[in-house]
Amino acid sequence: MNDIRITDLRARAVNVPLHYPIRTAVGTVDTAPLVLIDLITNASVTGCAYLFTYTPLALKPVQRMVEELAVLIRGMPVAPYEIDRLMQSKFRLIGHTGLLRMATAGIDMAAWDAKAKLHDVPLVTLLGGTARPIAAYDSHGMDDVELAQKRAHDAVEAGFKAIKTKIGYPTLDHDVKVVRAIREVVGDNVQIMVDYNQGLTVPEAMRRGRVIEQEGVAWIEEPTLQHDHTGHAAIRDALHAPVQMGENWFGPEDMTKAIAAGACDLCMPDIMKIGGVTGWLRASALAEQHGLPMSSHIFQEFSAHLLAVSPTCHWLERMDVAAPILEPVLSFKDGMAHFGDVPGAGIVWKEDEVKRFLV
Ligand code: SMN
Ligand code: MG
Repeated sequence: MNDIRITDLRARAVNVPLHYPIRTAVGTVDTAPLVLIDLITNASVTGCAYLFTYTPLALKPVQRMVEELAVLIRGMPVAPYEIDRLMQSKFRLIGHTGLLRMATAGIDMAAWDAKAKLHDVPLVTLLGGTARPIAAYDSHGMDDVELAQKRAHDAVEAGFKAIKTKIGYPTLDHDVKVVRAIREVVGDNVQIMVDYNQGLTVPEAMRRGRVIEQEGVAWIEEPTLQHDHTGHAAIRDALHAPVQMGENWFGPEDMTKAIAAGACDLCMPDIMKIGGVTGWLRASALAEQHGLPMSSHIFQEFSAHLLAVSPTCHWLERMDVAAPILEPVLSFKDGMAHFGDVPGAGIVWKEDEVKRFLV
């Protein structure tokens, strides 16, 4: 095992269709721009991971950034902590954040995937855990009443016990109307989470939160600008419903600042922005020490393995953005995500579909 080395890194850009556009209070994601990473070794094992770039405008820059980083890791052992140490030191001057952090996180995920495959075990096993069912919620968009009710109905039919809807409509009455419409479909035994996607000012978030929490929502996500930690803390103090955030934290360093400000009751790091598997593990230790229930944000394949070893494991977000180009790896039954015992994180490209959507 000691003479196994990384020999190359491949990054492909695809823009794949979404079953439903992801409408939010601050814009719509119409397609899933993904960078597919293959970390190639001299042991006929390839580590695979993907990045989600939110907008096609960032797709080629992130792909190029990953490609540029290849020169740093060629010849290295498949040692994610060594790669992390190198990247952290290399980019202290420019700042290890933004698209650069996304690129290094993708390499981190692919390296952990390769390492698990080299040991011929699922990622969760390599991390010292066991594959176990993880509570999952079905994540929907700002779909308005009719589509919200259809998606809620379909989710309940599929066995989900919790769903998330995005709100932040032009009026508070509209927010309430959609949440009540969903409640009418799902009944009182299904949890409803709401996500404002940073769309409100602090006073407006307090005004709307005091009313929307009367609808028994399970959490109120990113009510104001994600970097406004004191704003989130003020909203949290004004409300009874739990405040949720974390998908926009770049690294455990952002999480540390949010916790210090008392910004949230719950956390949901995004495995890409938090810094890959390595970043997630550090974040899960912070969540444990501060008693924060920890949920995931998209990237459901890797997130299932990581949540299984997160001490304050809360919910897995089911939003299957990469479905068109991935062999299915998770199954959902009775509101639980089940993942198999394939080596690594289970990322297997549908190569014919990848070719269809290459950019
Ligand atoms: C979200 C927004 C944009 C793309 C994917 C997901 C959302 C969420 O904030 O929490 O699901
Ligand atoms: Mg969100």
